[in-house]
Amino acid sequence: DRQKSFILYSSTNFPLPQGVRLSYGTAGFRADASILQSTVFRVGILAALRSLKTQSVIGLMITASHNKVSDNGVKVADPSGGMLIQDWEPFADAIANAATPINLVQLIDEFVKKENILFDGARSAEVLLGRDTRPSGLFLIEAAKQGVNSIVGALALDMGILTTPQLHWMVRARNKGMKATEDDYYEQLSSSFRCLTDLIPNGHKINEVDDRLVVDGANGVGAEKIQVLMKKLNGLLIEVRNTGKGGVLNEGVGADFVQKEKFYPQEFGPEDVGIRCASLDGDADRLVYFSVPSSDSSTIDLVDGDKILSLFAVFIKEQLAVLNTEGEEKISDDYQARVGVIQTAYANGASTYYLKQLGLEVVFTPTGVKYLHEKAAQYDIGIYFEANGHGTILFSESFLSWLEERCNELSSKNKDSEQHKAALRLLAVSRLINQAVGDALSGLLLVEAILRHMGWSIHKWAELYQDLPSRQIKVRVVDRTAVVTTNAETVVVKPLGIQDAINAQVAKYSHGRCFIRPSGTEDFIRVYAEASTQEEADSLAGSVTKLVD
Ligand code: NG1
Ligand code: ZN
Repeated sequence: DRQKSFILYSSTNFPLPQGVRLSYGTAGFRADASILQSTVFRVGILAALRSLKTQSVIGLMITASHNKVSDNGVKVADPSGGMLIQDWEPFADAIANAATPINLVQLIDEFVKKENILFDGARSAEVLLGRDTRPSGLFLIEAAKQGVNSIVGALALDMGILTTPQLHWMVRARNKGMKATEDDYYEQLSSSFRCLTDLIPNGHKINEVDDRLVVDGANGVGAEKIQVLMKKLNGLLIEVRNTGKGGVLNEGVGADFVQKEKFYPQEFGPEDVGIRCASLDGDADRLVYFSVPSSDSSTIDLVDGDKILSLFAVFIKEQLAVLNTEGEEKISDDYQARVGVIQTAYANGASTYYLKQLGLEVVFTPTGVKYLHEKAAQYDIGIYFEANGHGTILFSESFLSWLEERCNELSSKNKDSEQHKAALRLLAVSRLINQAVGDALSGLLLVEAILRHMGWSIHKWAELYQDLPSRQIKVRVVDRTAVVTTNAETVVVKPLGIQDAINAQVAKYSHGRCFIRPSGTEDFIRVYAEASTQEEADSLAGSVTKLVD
């Protein structure tokens, strides 16, 4: 019929390049930008179908995040603003690799029947498109539009250059019937940030020197957006370097570089001793902090995702404790918020130990935001972070409505009570921190607000606990899928015998911990090791690498 011939016709403009085989991995499709047009076109179709199916707005983002500028990628945001539902990933794989337009149409036809997706003309679909600053984004966004437009009744809205979390935020906001423009995003972040800083306890002010914040924009989209945001935050001065003028995206800069190399990015150096520095990644969904310890050091003091998580957890725990303090003030039924902390095996062991010492429930999932996010959503307050700086805090609807009610009660009793302030702070956090996905800009504002609240310098924060020395190695193998793991990727089940051999190595070290897993984004086996000293961590990683090679 008309729909089929329409797809058939438009897909002839986007032939699949010879020999290309892609899979919807940890973060959508990623590859050299030159081979991605057909993939992006097909993901456009998928996004439109997803919109028809859910009768909601869907997002499509063109980015390859922290990867090199010549790469690009595409991923889909579901109605909640989160990642595409995992059930649809096999369909994404199948259509991305369909050899001919006829195969493509067949696959779509089968899927539409299976999912009961109706094209009755009465239903419409809407897809918001965004891209990062990669030059290839320009022609890839065109492919995405044509993909969306090849579905009758589907509308593609090009939102231009955005950070990944901004697009996810907009999708979520649209589906909740909230204001959802880029300006609304800045407005929500800046007003909730101001709310938090207005509630800083007296006397807690970071001194002049400590107040200086320098951000490494990775030569990407975050550099520009953070400057727009800053204009709305009277009072918070941010100096931005690596804004893209002169430098190359993600080259020797950005959160991934800083976290993996433990070295300062370009445009930073010994002259920045003691200053609070932060690094975004290429699409601004990852955030790490660092400082340069002394002018003759070649390394940095890294404050990674685990430590950002710890800072957030300490603050939230403190506010909940104040809120639950009983006195004459007890008005409504107590609601014991279930707080959960979600990490992966890459979390530094010292952070896990620290969080458990605080009395928090810590759980582990496999690597990949989709797993962490899903788990975090099961709590009233779920805080998740990957060590690399991707994470956020999720608040359940039921907790938020309880909190709002409680806040109103407390306000009518005594606006100045500590309990009322704690409730206001928690509400502000829920509006500041991106509920759709990890967001470097909103994460940075929350860090800044909490440091001011606590009166902490970056050094004080870094000293919450001491990271255990660790080492990560990538090993190229013939077939990475030969390695199968279980238990949040901490135990190898295949090939047989490897886990015993790893255990035997680990047993030789104090505080030793080591695991291997196949990467979901690159053709490698990753080895991670931790031990009491850097030499031991290196040697443990080295000996386990030999087992894999
Ligand atoms: P893989 O390649 O599956 O290890 C990497 C990161 C993930 C996540 C994804 C998506 C590490 C060890 N892994 O996944 O945390 O960020 O990329 O970008 O950092
Ligand atoms: Zn990213």
